[in-house]
Amino acid sequence: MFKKKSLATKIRELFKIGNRDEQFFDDLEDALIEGDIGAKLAMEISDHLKEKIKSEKLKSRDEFTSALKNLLEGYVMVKDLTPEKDALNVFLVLGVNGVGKTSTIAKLANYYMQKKNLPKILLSAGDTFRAAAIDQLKYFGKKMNLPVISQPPGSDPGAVIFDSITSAQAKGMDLVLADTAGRMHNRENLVKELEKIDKIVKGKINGGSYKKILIIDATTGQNALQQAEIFNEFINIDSIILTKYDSTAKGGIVVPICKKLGLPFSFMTVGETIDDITPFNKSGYLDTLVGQDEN
Ligand SMILES: Nc1nc2c(ncn2[C@@H]2O[C@H](COP(=O)(O)OP(=O)(O)OP(=O)(O)O)[C@@H](O)[C@H]2O)c(=O)[nH]1
Ligand SMILES: [Mg+2]
Repeated sequence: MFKKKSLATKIRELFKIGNRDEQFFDDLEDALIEGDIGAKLAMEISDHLKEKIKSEKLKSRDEFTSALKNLLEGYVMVKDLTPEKDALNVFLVLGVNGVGKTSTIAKLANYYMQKKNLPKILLSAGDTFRAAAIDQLKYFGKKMNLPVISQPPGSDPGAVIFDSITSAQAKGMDLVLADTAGRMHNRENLVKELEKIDKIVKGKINGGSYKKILIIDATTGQNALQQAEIFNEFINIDSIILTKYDSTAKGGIVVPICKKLGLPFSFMTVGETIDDITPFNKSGYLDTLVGQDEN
């Protein structure tokens, strides 16, 4: 399934070589960096493991991957993202172009309907930038028999989201899943637009629960950390969903995002059908990352 060499594969190769010398730890550091852990954190982890190997006399790959997993467990954070019962929940879905925002909205709606018995979900076509984006959400709405609130392309996204919340409140809905445009995070006007939407939701939520969810594409690599940093700076992020985990051998980017920004992950998506979503399983994710599940 994986096209590139994963961190787990590299660790396995390193252990075939044998010596736990300086070169081993340099190679380990490189493997961690290539796995998207980030240079600074890779050095920290490699140093820590060097100590541990000495003090606890770790020998086998299994002992080593256990130690690495234990260490990473302290960094990775997970948060349940189940809508509150008997309240209106608004989830604003954010992220740069093409990361998987609109398709993740469909997957979340399907998941909450099937697994959490929350049938009253409304989709809000807050990406008014492209006609195709509105059509995409309408397509999912039709497929799942869910209402979609939209306005013509080019309309004010804040107005669409305002209307969506008004409608959801009137109909006693459980959840509004609001799409947003794949905005470039470095464009000042787009950040301003986000801040405006945020203000509108806060003013309108009236005791309900409002969450800002950032979508991070697992295939993006180190740039994803920068995306998370910028979005979180302008509009405080509550939780992250990792998409396209099926399309990469990496996925290590979760570690520095949690460590540096203190942001938790809630779900991961693993394919293109609406069933391809699963709550973020920290232990399972780390097992795959370090190769603990291959022993
Ligand atoms: N393989 C795979 N593809 C995915 C996954 N999630 C999304 N995609 C694909 O990624 C592409 C972009 O997904 P969208 O949901 O349209 O992304 P978006 O962020 O809404 O894109 P824009 O609206 O253009 O900014 C689509 O072809 C999706 O099918 C996933 O978990 N795995
Ligand atoms: Mg979209």
